[in-house]
Amino acid sequence: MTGLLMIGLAAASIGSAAPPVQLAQADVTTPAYTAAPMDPWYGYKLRLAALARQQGVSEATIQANVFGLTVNQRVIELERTEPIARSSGGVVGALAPYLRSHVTSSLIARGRMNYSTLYDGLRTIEGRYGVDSAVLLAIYGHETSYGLVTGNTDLLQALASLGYYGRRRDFFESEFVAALKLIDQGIPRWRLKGSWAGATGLPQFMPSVALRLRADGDGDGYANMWSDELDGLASIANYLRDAGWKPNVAWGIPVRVPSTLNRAAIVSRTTAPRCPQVYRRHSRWLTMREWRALGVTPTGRSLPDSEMASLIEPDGPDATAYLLTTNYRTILDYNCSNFYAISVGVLADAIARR
Ligand SMILES: [Ca+2]
Repeated sequence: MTGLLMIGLAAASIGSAAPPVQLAQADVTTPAYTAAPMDPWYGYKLRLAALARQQGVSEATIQANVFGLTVNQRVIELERTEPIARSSGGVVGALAPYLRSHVTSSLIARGRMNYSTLYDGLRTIEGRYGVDSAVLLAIYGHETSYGLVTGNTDLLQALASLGYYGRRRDFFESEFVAALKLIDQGIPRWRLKGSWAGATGLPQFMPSVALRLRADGDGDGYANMWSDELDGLASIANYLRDAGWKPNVAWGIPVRVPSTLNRAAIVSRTTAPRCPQVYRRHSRWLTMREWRALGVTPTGRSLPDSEMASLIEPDGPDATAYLLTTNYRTILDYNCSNFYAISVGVLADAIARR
């Protein structure tokens, strides 16, 4: 529990005997404290305002956007019941039915339509960032159904509520301050809507990511990742490049694995610092040449002989397996789930008719 909040609660419990003056002096621009017990939610907003001030958010933005916030009970309930599985890879079902429900004929058809209508812009973005356009579209399709579902939750209200009641206070508080910084940069408050957990715009970036990586894809001088499709796609490209995307390398390829493959010999001996349960399902790295020597063969396009890849067998032996490149890991950086990243890759290949 935070210092300010504790002061607020202490004041509430012992009434006018509490020494409130220090708090008011610490936040000179906040309204004067009265002897009435402080509402803990109001005390928390004082804390958020102080954090924002420390990080250089303008007083006008703070005054206009912080103190009127109410609690969003729904996001708190959602956060409390959120399955941990999505981020940790804890639930391991079968990939095949997941792909059937996530790489639908509608997503493929609309992806192809976008691919042709946005072709020139996508070429420019691919030239600038070096990231495969079809992968950009596939992420766009997965995140928001190509802009149809970007979320209607007010970000500041959601982030403040999650900071107050949620399990990851530091994370949500820093995202709250980042959202205020976006307002300082001229993004109107009404644009800052998104998912209950704070992801916003066409790429569904958290506010801190939007601050750092949103990009101008159509060259009009504005990085409007909320309503301009090429800006949204350039922002996704900027994210993947920042995460280490290597130009002209596939995300991965489907392969056939011989039943004789000695799985024990290819187990990875490293532990990933981030979402280790997801990375635990990958074998150790071998070159494409080494995989071929072990009898692992592409069912479609291949990788260059010297390209490093790790093997995943999502549905065990005798089902489709994939060799995954370092580019696959940039998609995991976007959303750390093997099923998510494979379905992005499979959708991208379907859009590009590979
Ligand atoms: Ca633009």
